Formats: sequence, C-alpha cells, structure tokens
Amino acid sequence: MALLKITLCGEPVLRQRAKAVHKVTREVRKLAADMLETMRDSRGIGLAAPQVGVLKRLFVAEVPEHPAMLFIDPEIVFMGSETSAYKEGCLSIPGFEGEVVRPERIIVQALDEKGERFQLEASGLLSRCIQHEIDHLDGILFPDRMGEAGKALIREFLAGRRKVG
Ligand code: QAP
Ligand code: CO
Repeated sequence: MALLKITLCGEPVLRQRAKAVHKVTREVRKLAADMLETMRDSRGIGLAAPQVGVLKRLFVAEVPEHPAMLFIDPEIVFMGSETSAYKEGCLSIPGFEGEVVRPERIIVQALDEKGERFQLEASGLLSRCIQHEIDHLDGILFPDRMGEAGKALIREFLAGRRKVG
C-alpha cells in the first residue's frame, strides 16, 4: 500500500470530468486500497480519484457507523425532494468549510471491488458524502454549490495558498 499525494483546489485535474472505469482490474483495486489508506491518514471520510490526480470514476467513503465502502462508476438513480443543509469540508480545500444544501435521500448504483453492480439507499452523512464525492467525478467542488459565498471561499483559499507558495 502507498500514500498518495492529494491534489488541491486550483489544480486543473479537479475541474475535469473523470472517465468511466467499466472493468474492475487489479490496478483499480490497488488504486482504491491506496486511496483508502490516504483518506484515513488525512482523517477524511470521503476521497475521490481526481483528488489523487487520477481521472477515473471511483471514490472511497468511510463515515461513522458504516463500513469502508468503494463506489466505481456510481450513478444516482433517485433523489428525494426533501433537502438538508450541512457544513461540508474537503481534503482538497483543507481548513475551509461551508454550508451546502443537498437532497437528503438518494439511491445510488455502482460497481463494487468485484465489478458487481449494487444499489444502496442512503440518507444523512453517507448520502451527503456520496453526493460530494460524485461531484468530484464531474469536476464540481462543494463551494460551487454555495453561490457567491462559495466563490469567495475559493478566492480566499487560492489567495492563502499563494502566500505560502
Ligand atoms: C466530504 O470530506 C464530505 O478541511 C469528505 O483540514 C464532507 O473528508 C462528506 C478534512 C462533508 C460528508 C460531509 C477537511 C480533513 C476532511 C479539512 C472530508 C481538513 C482535514 C474532509
Ligand atoms: Co471533497
């Protein structure tokens, strides 16, 4: 296993659409294992492949009261009409948080580590995490869902980073 370098907001790879995996190879499983290790090392609860510089559609999640999970080629097949607000963060925008409104309940379909399709109904933190991570696969960062406040947050992050170099 290996720790991977986490890409930060400002790097172009976070703004591109990731490509479908289709075939779950040993290489894909190795990437997922390294992503899980990297996420745990950084004390995160979700990490998408573009956040380690890989434009493939997969992410790992480990939220309290659920086992660690791998989602490959995920698709949200249902979104409830009820929404909720929650203060989100992101390993690619360390030190910044912001309130994001999202659907509370979703049904997601994805491939597991064996390449088998599964379906999962989620609400609460797991639902939020899945939606946040699928956004990464489409080049979307949580501040993009916060209107003007989000634009300010990104400007602040980029300005802060430039000072440090
Ligand atoms: C996405 O976020 C998420 O700023 C995963 O200094 C967010 O793991 C899912 C983190 C909200 C559900 C709800 C952020 C770690 C981790 C930081 C993360 C930081 C250190 C964020
Ligand atoms: Co994130």
